[in-house]
Amino acid sequence: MISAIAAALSSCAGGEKYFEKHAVIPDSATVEQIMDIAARVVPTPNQLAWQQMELTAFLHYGMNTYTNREWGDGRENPEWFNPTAFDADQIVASIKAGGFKLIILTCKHHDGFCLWPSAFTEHSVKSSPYKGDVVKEISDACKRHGIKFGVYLSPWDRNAPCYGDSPKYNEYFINQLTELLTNYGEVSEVWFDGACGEGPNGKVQEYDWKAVTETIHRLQPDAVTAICGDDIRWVGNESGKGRESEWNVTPLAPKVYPNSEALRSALKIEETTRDLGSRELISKAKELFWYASETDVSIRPGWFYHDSQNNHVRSLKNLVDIYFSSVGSNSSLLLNVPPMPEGKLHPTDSVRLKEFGDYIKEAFARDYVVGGTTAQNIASGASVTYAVEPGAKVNTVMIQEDISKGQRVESFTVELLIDGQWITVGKSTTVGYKRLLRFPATTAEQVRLTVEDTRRPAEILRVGLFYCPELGSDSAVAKEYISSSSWRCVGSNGKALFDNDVQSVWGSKDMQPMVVDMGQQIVVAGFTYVPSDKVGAAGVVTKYRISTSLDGESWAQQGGDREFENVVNNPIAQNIRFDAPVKARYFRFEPLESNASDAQFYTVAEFGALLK
Ligand code: FUL
Repeated sequence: MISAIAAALSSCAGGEKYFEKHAVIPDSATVEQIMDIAARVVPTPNQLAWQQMELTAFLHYGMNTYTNREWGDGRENPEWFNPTAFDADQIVASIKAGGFKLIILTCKHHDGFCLWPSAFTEHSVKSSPYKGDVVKEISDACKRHGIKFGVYLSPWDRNAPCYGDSPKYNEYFINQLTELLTNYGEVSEVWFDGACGEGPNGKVQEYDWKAVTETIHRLQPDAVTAICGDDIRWVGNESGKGRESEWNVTPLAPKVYPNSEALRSALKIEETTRDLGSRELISKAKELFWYASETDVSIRPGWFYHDSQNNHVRSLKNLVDIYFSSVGSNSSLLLNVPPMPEGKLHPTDSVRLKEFGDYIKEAFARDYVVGGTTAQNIASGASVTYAVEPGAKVNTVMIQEDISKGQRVESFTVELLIDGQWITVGKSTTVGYKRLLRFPATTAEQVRLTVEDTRRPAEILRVGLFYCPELGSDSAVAKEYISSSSWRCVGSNGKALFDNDVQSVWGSKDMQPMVVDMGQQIVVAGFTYVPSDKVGAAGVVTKYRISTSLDGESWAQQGGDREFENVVNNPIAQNIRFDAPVKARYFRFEPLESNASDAQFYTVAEFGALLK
């Protein structure tokens, strides 16, 4: 088998052999041979063009915008969808001003409501007072403003009666996909989120990903497919945090591959796993994929617009930090900006987009390295040195690998020659498409990049130095709930629930209700459940009941059985308001379901009361 690899490697022009998107590791390959193959896995032209865009935007808009929810249940009345002043140009122009190159619209979210007049369901804009076609409005505006367009089509559909009847729903899904990929011009990204529930017939839907992929390749050959697609992988959280070591080449098989489950479980890896590409992991791999990550995050706490979050729009500093941990960490940023019910972006969001776009444009307009854009080939242990423009104040270094030849650098150091002395200002692992590292502002005579370890000689495209203005400290977002260290959790030590520290988490041993005694009667408008902020942590409550009491004996349930929507992937504070304020001294929180594998325990980081 080794000679088979050797033959394959030498059979190519110029002695170079690349594996586009996917490589199978021969059983007998040594670790060094596996690393060599890993360094030769390269993106498809579509994947490369997508990664070079760097900034894409999400528009979460739909029925939830009108019901004030994050996940609808599919029973919404289409009459509720009623934009009174829909303005696609305002939306698209604001996003363009942020520097974004592509916009992905939630054409159908989990509630099944279609933003286009689909011929296959009545649950769409055509049954709403609006009557228009939001997909057409947005895609046309994208063309007018010179920005690419993409579609989010939720595989999980809580409205379609055939959901869970696999062949029937697959046909329905492909019909809808075909409409979207045929009637709206060029579609550059197709986004299928991973959520999957049970259909009305009690069966779990088995998707026909092969047919889905074929449909996309046939109708939009230049499109990339994300999440439940095989071109782009979810970074693993919805809070804008990229990895310190981000590899485009990974043994994580896209879920749509037939043997994906077996490959993933053999290595115990999934999208949320911290290490998806180290030497240690790859040396155990059987197959490798070019599967770069996309960091999806919302400009507000929720994905959909909620009036109550108007004071919680991310600050410029926070967005810039996210830029550094996504684009600056070999990922791509997918920033969500949700339109308001009237059908345009809130002024705070559009002003923030402009500030962000201007900041990035200005900060990276001036590169102070002399000759840093000349490509360099650097072996392990070797360095390249460049002059820096005299007197220039710099605080950010940019390094880029030529990923059309693979991703190779495993560790590197950046030093500046300051007053005749070499000072280390950056040290890390992966580079990939783009790596940005910040350091305290200084002037320097020279900059030196040393590649300590690389899987093959590193193909460095660029070394740049920039000055990114300081943005001060990020003002903490005020929490909306109250709690007190004098509150008690009846029957258990619940200190962690009221200590204002989301890192300390209270855990139950079973699914018994938790009773909170606030010590005195107060009028409460609702309550807040704060889950552990670690994505993937077990014990997050997804379904529950909540009751209040004046005396701890007779209880009034507030609403029916309830659901925390999208809490597992986006574990932010869940503020739940009652229909009307109630007087209470006690809360009883009854978990009905958690994401623990056997759903037999649950956790709470903080618990509080809402006063308004
Ligand atoms: C998740 C969904 O469940 C959320 O509602 C949101 O659309 C996010 C981007 O993807 O899977």
